[in-house]
Amino acid sequence: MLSKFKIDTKVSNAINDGKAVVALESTLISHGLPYPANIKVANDSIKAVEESGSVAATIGIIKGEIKIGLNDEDLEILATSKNVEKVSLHNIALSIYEKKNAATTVATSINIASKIGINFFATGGIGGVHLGAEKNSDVSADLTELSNNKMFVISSGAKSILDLEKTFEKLETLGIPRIAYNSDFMPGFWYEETNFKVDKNFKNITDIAKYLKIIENFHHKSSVLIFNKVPKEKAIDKNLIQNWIELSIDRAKELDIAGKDLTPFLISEINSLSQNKSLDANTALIVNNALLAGKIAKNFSLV
Ligand code: PSU
Ligand code: MN
Repeated sequence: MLSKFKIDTKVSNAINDGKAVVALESTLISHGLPYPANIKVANDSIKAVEESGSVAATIGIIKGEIKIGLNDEDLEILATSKNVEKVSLHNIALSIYEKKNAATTVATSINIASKIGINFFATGGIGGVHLGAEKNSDVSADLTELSNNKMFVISSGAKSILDLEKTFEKLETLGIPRIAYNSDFMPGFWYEETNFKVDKNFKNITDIAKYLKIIENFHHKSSVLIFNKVPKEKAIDKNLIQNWIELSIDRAKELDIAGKDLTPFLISEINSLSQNKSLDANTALIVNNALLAGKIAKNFSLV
């Protein structure tokens, strides 16, 4: 399916030399954040990965070509164009066929990254089981791809607009380890902690790297989720955000918004209801996750 790859030379050299590489996704740029916050986050995430001594590889589709390691011009296109497709596994090949500009989700980004030998990936929050999924079966393909690809994924949990309990359980069913950096619980994306206890709370990066080395050599086909909570100073109170989530879900129902448009709609509604408090939390946690991913990847390459 993935017929054409264009890998940036810095990225391909790093992969060939066994250096630390962290893949980044582009849906959060095109559909998760407004302009110009999105382009700033894209660049700050790259900087954060590089500061830690790893190489960043943002993944996206430009005029039907899958690119790994997007340049400034590519990022600008994905951050500003109105008609960027959001691609998961069901529609990625169509965007190639139609030579479109498209943003890759967690699902497609890890699918692509794992095919070219990248083993670390950072994002904001993964997709999961939506509230009301017992009726419409809206479950993100992120979960399927996390179970099908061995990738070390750094995130702030699943987005709080989801059914976090069902998402957490589903991860276990799929055999995906859920570990955290300095927390006993899965984070709640915009808020620091849910009630769901992780498999292990790792207090330092070296220990995470050692654990991931075991996974690397283990007969284990799924990803590992490494949770990193939103920076304290940007975290939002759980009850406060819960209210905005309910209001935005009601609004989505009124407007009949569903499928792949639902997540971007809810995020943007919550940004306006919170007067951009949620946007600030979102941007901070994404860059913070890129930094942690860079540090773990660097450490892992030295173990
Ligand atoms: N993290 C963010 N903002 C986002 C996303 C992640 O901080 O917008 C994106 C990811 O690309 C993820 C997608 O794969 O949201 C989930 O979309 P859906 O629920 O339609 O599968
Ligand atoms: Mn969906």
